[in-house]
Amino acid sequence: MALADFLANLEQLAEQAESAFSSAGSAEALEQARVEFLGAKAGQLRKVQQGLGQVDKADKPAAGKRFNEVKRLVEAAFAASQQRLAHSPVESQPALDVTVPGVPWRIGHLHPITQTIRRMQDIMGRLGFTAVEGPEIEDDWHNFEALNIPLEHPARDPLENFYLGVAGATSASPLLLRSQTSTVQIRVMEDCVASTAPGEDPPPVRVISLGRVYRPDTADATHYPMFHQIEGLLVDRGVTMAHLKSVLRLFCQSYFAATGEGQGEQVHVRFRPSFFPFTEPSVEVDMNWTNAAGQSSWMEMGGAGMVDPAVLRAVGYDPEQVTGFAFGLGVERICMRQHGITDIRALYQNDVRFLEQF
Ligand code: FA5
Repeated sequence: MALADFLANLEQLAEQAESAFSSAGSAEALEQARVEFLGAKAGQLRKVQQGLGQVDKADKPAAGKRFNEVKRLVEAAFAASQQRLAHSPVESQPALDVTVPGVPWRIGHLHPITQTIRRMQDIMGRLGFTAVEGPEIEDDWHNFEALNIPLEHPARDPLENFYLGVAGATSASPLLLRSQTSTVQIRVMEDCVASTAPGEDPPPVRVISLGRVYRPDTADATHYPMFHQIEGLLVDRGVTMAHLKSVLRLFCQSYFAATGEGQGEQVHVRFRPSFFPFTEPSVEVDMNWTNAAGQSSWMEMGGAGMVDPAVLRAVGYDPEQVTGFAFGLGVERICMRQHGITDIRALYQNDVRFLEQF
């Protein structure tokens, strides 16, 4: 083949390739053009290169040199088109059509238990109770000993608690996931006593604590191994059961009046005699209220009582000077009752179809 014919083919191909690259309007079209002209196996340039073998021997060096130059130019034209498309707004974004209906954002909201907790905190705050927190990993003193739960008490049984096999825990001084928020009572009173000047009386206490507690209970419709409690503690001179009952009744009435689910004034609170090592006397607290459908029944909410003098003494308060009441209520039970949820497990399955109803 004559050199002139070879070069004419080559130049024509280069022109076609450059025009195909520059007119490509999308990454897909550019890729198609690349395969067509620069494809390693069947591309047009490869075919021209194969024609080099037929060029007269004396012209081969000149033909090869020009082929390499043209190939570099075609590759550069391809790279330039790639750059052009990468920065082209048309390629990176679909055309804006302002008449297309928007995609609504899915608005999230608080979990029903969080909503319950916030409402409880708000109501108790208005009754003058400050919210405090305590650790979820507790020691023997705060979970048992200071709460008047002696060594041989069944509440310490490994089958009733999540003991932790972690550094720092020994059988004489175990660590566990707290089984009740009553631990926070001890921490708060200890802090008050620690911050009192010698010879002075520790200050009155009026706190609530809301948080997770853990028990190895088998999960069923009303039990879960992790659940929440609201703990209340009031210590002052002259505190009586009458104060406890009034605070709990006010709390329940306000809670259900605020939800709009029940009629606050129709909520009744009932005390049944019970036993807790850290209160004396102790009671179970039941609540009765009428829901929007007109149904009413008694529901056990938790335990309560007058702080046992032994507990006051253990943390440094003088039970001759002050008395106190305490209560611990199950948050899930109240949330379930409010919304008519019949299985506690539904609260923790994270099924959005369930959760978005609240
Ligand atoms: C207590 O935990 C005491 N600390 C309450 C207390 C505080 C008494 C202060 C006196 C003074 P009890 O074990 O009964 O008590 O639990 C209280 C409430 O927690 C129960 O009434 C129930 O509403 C809730 N509860 C208990 N176990 C579970 C569970 N496995 N799942 C969901 N809720 C539970």
